Amino acid sequence: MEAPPPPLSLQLASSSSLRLSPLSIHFPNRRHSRVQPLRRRLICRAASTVTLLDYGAGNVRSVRNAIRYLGFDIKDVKNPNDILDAECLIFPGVGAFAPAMNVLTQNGMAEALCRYIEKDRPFLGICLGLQLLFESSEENGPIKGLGLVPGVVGRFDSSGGVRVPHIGWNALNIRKDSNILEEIGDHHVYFVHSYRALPSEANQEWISSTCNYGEKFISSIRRGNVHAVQFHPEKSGDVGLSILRRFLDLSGSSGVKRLGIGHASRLAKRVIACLDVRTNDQGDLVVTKGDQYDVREQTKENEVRNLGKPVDLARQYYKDGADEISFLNITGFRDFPLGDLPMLQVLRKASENVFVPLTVGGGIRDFTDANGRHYSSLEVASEYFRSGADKISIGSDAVYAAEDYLKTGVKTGNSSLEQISRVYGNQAVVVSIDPRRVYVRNPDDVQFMVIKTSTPGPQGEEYVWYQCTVNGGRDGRPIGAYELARAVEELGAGEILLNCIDCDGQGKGFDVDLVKLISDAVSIPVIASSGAGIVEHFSEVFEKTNASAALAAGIFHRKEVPISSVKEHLLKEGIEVRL
Ligand code: 1PR
Repeated sequence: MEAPPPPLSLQLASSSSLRLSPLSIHFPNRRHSRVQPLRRRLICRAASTVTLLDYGAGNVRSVRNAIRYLGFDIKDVKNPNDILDAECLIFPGVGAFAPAMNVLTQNGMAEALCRYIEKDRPFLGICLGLQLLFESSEENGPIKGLGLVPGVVGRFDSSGGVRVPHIGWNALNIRKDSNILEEIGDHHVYFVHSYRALPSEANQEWISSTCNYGEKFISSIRRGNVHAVQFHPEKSGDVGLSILRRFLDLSGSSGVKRLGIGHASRLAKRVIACLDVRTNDQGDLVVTKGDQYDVREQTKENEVRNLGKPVDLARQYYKDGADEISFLNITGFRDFPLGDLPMLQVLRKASENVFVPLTVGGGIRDFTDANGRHYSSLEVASEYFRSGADKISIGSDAVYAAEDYLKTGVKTGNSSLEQISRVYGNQAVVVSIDPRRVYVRNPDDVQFMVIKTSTPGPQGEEYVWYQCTVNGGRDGRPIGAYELARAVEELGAGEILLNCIDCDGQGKGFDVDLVKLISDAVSIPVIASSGAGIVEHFSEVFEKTNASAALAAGIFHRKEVPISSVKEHLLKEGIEVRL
């Protein structure tokens, strides 16, 4: 497997300088140019090599893996001529609009892309690869785009209550024969983005599907052989693979499963399988699972619990219908993850044939190794992204960043959270919170958000606040989960993974009070975690709170409750899920 190209985006000027000087590339006649209408069949039909435009800003490994899985070879674009010579080009745009446009413009690829597309050559843009085709984007902008499709890419409006980023599995409204979407029917596809283009008179002939998320936005476009999708086919399971297969090879020869009947109508609640990973006493990387964060057996040997191999379990959960898989390197706070090569290896292996989003957390922070070499948290995250992560999750370091921010009121831009979300977009950054309950008799006793609890404390206390911890729950900090959640949203988190040490591994249900408190406090998606024991716990948390997803570990590892049973139950309860 070839090494991915170096992350060019990391060498770029900060997006704030781009904001002051919008790009001013000139493409003659571009505004009024028309891509030639469909005159020939897709040329990809005969292609066995796919050209991939990867400018190094994120996880293109999943797209590579999906293309290879479908039996195609990959040629990387190294210069503009590679674009012009391509038989079939896929452009999986990742990261933010301005740095992407900057890279394309600086090395002549923007012009080549426009020429390629104007000749109606087979093209598939993914996510940012769709947005860049538009005239401009408001992301850190306005920033000029390639100008092939009329319209401005803007941010979702969260004032009406929708959570931004739009993360998860949503339904498409297919508008015209889009060819590559033919098999989708009513199936969900996976989106993760904060910016979108809206349908208008001027761009309507391009639109092949729309999607609803607070408003109707463009989810795919097609003209002739030129396709682009806002969602991620490479992360949309069998449905996504069928889209890629249809783009690459209309004869449909590869072994992608035939899709059953779908039922998608709106954004689905996600069911996430979580793998807490660490090295056991024999030095093997294992999936473990604690009771209130204690992962050792209660025996004389006191061994780390071993519930299986990370890659095998990830593959199994993908097959079982998990909407996402999280890997948490639970000793990342003391072991440097770039030294922990097995974990990166796990990610690389898992992403080869797991085509749903992968989140990885543990140890994302600045680090200086024994030889004095300094690694920034951005470098650590970049390595995770290059190895197959779609999102990274920050625990302890986000607590320190939030404490500093609340103390000074100043966003320094230097925290891991801010740096990573600036380069990769906030939709790629999850903050994992490890709170524990602190009961109080009187709500005025503490300076943090206190709520009346439905599970009174050991002395009958009726009030509780949720104290954040670091280092795997070992050390309590002077900040509450409520205060932390609001601060990290401001600092650039795109999602919150909300654990609860008291409920972890207990199988008695999620801490609904906590999930409600946090999911009402922020406008980014919240993942409820810790305590799932039976299927009813999932419907309870979705019915009583605004959680966007529910995560479980123990019941899946011990095979007590299959993922399919959770989904069937939710469906029966009228809660939208992806099947
Ligand atoms: O602080 O950035 O290095 O990140 C460390 C990460 O590792 C954090 O996301 C933290 O939550 C996680 N972590 C650290 N120690 C433990 C531990 O268990 N000893 N795991 C740990 C957290 C909680 C969930 C768990 C759910 C569901 N595990 O991930 O999977 O509670 O469990 P259940 O369904 O069985 O109840 P940093």
